[in-house]
Amino acid sequence: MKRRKTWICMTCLLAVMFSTLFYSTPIYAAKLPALKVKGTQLVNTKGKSVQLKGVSTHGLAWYPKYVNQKAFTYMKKNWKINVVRLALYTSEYNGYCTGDAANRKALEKKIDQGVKYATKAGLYVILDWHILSDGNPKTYEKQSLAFFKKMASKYKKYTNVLYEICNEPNGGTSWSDIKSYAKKVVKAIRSKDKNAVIIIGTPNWSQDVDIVAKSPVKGYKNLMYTLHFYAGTHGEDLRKKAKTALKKGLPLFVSEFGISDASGSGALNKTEGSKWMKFLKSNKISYIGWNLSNKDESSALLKTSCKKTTNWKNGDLTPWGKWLVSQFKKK
Ligand code: IDC
Repeated sequence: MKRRKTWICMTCLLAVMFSTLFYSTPIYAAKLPALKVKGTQLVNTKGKSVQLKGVSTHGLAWYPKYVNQKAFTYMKKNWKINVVRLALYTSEYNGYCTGDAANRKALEKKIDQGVKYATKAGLYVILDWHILSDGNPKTYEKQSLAFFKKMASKYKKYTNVLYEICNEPNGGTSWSDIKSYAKKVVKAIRSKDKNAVIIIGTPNWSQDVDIVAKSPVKGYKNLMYTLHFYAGTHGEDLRKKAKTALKKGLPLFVSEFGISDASGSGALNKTEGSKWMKFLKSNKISYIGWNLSNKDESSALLKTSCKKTTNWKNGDLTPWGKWLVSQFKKK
């Protein structure tokens, strides 16, 4: 009897030791199915098309408080989102490449929390290398390569992580510059993670997808290209570019949009916004609304007077916030 008890205890101990070893990465890490790109479409493991819908954070350095477990779980449950985008500004004040080492460390910690919260909430999560005033992604290419290598190595077991390698190239940056940058970054990510979906920025604030479609990056699977619009400024002309790109077989991802003007302020254009939503739906294009903050601008989802960081009621939302959440809830 005594020997049997000892034996049972030993077995228990071994089981505990083994599970700690195997599950040193969180057990929930593989809960969401990995996504793939098929034709122009994001699909699940069964090849069925998937449309991701969600919100982008504002700059992680400026509005870190909205990256919390309760907020992510709340948005998944109540807003019916399935993705969040973590916007890591590279060049603005306290940007990843312009701030000091302590700032960089804090930003990486925020990203890590963001990935873990998203994973636990059952959300896909996009790591967004948010170039803006730095215009050309080559400006901080070295930093980008090191960053994505580090992230891809850290999150290679997370089937819910996607990489967005340059938010909005601008200032006349050519597709050939972006393409040369993209080839290097994609290679760096692929050296750690063979399959994660990678979203590549396009010229002219991520609008000239028609140009990219003539000469996309070759030799890798699961690549998509960024299309951004702000319905107060962009309408049929931009949709035309998107249609041209789709016809040529370019997979598109709307990793940021708004219905204000392109400055992120000004009046909302709901009529044009609805035309865009119809277009996105009919082409099953994923979309992410800018931005989860209470900043005093019409592209913020929360009213400036709202100080809550989760559990928002309809009255806490700006007109844009209400509009966007109602889009998420549509079947
Ligand atoms: C804007 C923010 C604003 C901030 C500014 C500069 O809304 O609060 O001061 O950036 O950092 C984009 C960019 C996105 C912009 C947004 C609105 O990707 O960073 O955010 N926008 O201007 N492209 C088109 C519009």
